[in-house]
Order: sequence, then C-alpha cells, then structure tokens
Amino acid sequence: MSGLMERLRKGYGKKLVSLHAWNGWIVVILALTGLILIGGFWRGFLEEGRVWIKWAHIVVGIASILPVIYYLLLAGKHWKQLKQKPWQRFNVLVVLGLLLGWFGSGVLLWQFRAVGPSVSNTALVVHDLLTWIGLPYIIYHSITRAKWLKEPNRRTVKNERELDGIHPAAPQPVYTRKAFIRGAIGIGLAVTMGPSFLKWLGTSLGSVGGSDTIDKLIEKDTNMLLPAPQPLPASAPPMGGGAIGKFRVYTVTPIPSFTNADWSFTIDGLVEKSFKWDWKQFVALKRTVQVSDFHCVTGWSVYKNTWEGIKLKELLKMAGVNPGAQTVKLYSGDGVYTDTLTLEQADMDDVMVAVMHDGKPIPSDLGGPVRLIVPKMYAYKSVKWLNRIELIEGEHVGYWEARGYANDAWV
Ligand SMILES: Nc1nc2c(c(=O)[nH]1)N[C@H]1C(S)=C(S)[C@@H](COP(=O)(O)O)O[C@H]1N2
Ligand SMILES: [Mo]
Repeated sequence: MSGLMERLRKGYGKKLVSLHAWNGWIVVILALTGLILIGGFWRGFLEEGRVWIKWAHIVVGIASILPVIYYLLLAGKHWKQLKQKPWQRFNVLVVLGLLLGWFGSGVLLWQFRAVGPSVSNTALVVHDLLTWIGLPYIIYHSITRAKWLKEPNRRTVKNERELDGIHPAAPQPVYTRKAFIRGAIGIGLAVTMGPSFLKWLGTSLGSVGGSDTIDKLIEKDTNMLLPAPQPLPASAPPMGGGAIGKFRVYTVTPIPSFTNADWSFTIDGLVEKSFKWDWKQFVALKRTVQVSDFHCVTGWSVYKNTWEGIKLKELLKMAGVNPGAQTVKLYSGDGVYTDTLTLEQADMDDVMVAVMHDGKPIPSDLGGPVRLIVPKMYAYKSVKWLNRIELIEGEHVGYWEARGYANDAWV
C-alpha cells in the first residue's frame, strides 16, 4: 500500500498509469469471481467455496469505487488533455459508465433484503447486461492495447509523454497487420461470447410469459413417468395467466431423472402412519392450485406461477405428526440436497408439493416430477426432485445453510 501511495505522489502521469493498473486488476478479479458465480458448472463443484467467492466479489466490488473516485479527482486535467482524442474520451466514458453501473447495481444486489425483489431483479438484469457488454469491450481494449500488438519500444515511451502532456501524440500511421489482428480479435470475441450473450438476452429480457422456454425444457424432459398428471381446470389455462420471468436452472448435482420403476415419494420419521407412494398413487392424491411468486436469493424472480400440487400441510395431516417431532426434513431425489422447515412454517397454506406448473408437468430441469414450493421464503427452501419428507426431533442444517446461506429465508 505504501508503495502505491508513493507512486501516486509522484507525477500526475504516473498516477494515471498506476490507477489504470489497479483498476485493471480489480476488473480481472471481479470478472473471474463473477463468472464463477454465474457459471452453473461451478455451483455444485465449489460448495462452500462459492460463498467465499461471493464475499470476495462483494468486497472487491465495493473497493472498486476507490480508483473511480480517485480518477474523478484527476479527471478535469485528463479530460482537457484528451481534447484531440475523441476515441480516448469515449473510452474513458464507457469505462466510467461500466464501473459506476456495476458498482450501483452490485450494491443493490448485495443489499437485496433491504431493497426487495423487484429492485434487485432490475439490478441483476443491469449487472448482467453491463457484464455482457462491458467484459468483451474491456477484453478487446486490453488485448489490442497490449504491448505485443504495438511496434517495439513505442508503447511505453509514447504513453508517458502523452500522459505528461509534454508531447502531442505522433500521427498514427495505418498498420494493416494491426488492423487485421484487431478485427480478428473482435470477431473471436463475438463468436465466443455472442451466443451466451444472446442466450442471456433471451432468458433475462424477452422474458414475459416464460412458458415457451419452459416448453423447450419439457421437450427435453428426461423423466419417464406415466400416467401424466391431468391438470385441474384452474391450472389449464393457468389461473395466474402464465408465469412472468424465467427460471435459472440450479442444481448441485447432475440433473436426476426418474422412471416409474425408481421413483417413489416417502413420508416417514416421527409420524403415526408413514407412506411410500409410487407415481401412480401419488398422481391420484387430491391436488389444489395456487398462484405465487418465486424469488431466488441471488436476485431473480419469476412472478405469477400457477402451481398445482398437494399442500404440505395436507400430507402432514395424512401422516399424523407425532408430538415429539420438531422439524420437517426435506430430501431431494438427487441424493445430496436437503432443507428443512419448522412445523409452523410447514403449516403455511401456500407451502406446496408441486406436480405441475402453468398446467404442465414440471420438467426435470426445474425439479420435476415433484418439487417443493415455499413462496414466502427464498427458493433455496424449494427443494427440487423432492421425494422424501421426514419428521425429526431437533434440527437439521440444509445444503445451502451449511454453506453459509442464512437459516432465515423469509423474503
Ligand atoms: N435439489 C435441489 N433443489 C434446489 C436447488 C438445488 O441446487 N438442488 N437450488 C435451490 C435454489 S438456490 C433455487 S433459487 C431454486 C431454483 O429453482 P430452478 O432451478 O427450478 O430455477 O431451487 C432450489 N432447490
Ligand atoms: Mo436460489
């Protein structure tokens, strides 16, 4: 740190150079941690490491405002110097816009509890959009500015002179080789990042009436359970008018799939009568329909889902909870994920063991054939591929709770 301060005290040009370097490293750290956080692949793999990476991302993200503030103090002089260089001015504005936008939306995401789901949803879209636009821009900027693309010995000398404002920049000769390489890098970035950007655009922005992509998930559904559940009139057409928003597919294991032969649903533990239903028996149980919103703790929501299923409290009533039971332990058929509700929470009217969404079977990617829904809590309570409910004494720490998520999941 003292080395930095020393360098900052020296010339103005050097200040800018070291600011630029610090800023570059901050962006690299934020990009890497951020991409790990959204990458589905890392989710199960990293386990609690993910919670640490999230904290690193938040702390470095907050710190990223410091070089921006420092730059803004120097900006007047720098801006005048760039008078003849509209492209450099443009670049400064883009980078400042990106950094401030990332910072602002990031703070809102960090404070998701204080701002509520609709603000954090918008913040997430903004944060992602800036990433998809800004990251390729910054990668392009740093590759094309890298020394190996410049003619030998020119870059460093020119840089310091320019920054010191002593010499105007020499007129730039046209280098066809350089232009070619830049073009190639641009195309390379578009080809590598373009498809994921478009995919993201599809899932995040053009998302009103999410049923068409859910249809695609249903098409590739790997469950083979017969008979198919028949929707109640309130489900088809969906009473809520169709879900608004898109689900992000989250899992900590490969997506499990089931057949009639290997699927069952158990309720056991401290109950008067335990049950083990096969699929045929399970789809014959009486279902109800509700409309509710679905909020993930990472900032996205899907509104007005029409869920059809069995109220958890009805299942508990059937089984008869013993007086000694304190906790409802929920198991996923993925063999790894668990979570819990207190008896009081499990008794809420809208906690549902869901079989259908918007009048259709729940696709395996979204937790089908059967998943839990706890609308008043963040969705990490909404166990996917739910296949066992056990009534236990004492407590159990759920999958994400064991890895740093708050036990209190109320939205
Ligand atoms: N079995 C299982 N259930 C799970 C999860 C998971 O990784 N595995 N993720 C939870 C979290 S954090 C969320 S936000 C929702 C996501 O549901 P979706 O993948 O259907 O969008 O499922 C919850 N239930
Ligand atoms: Mo979540």
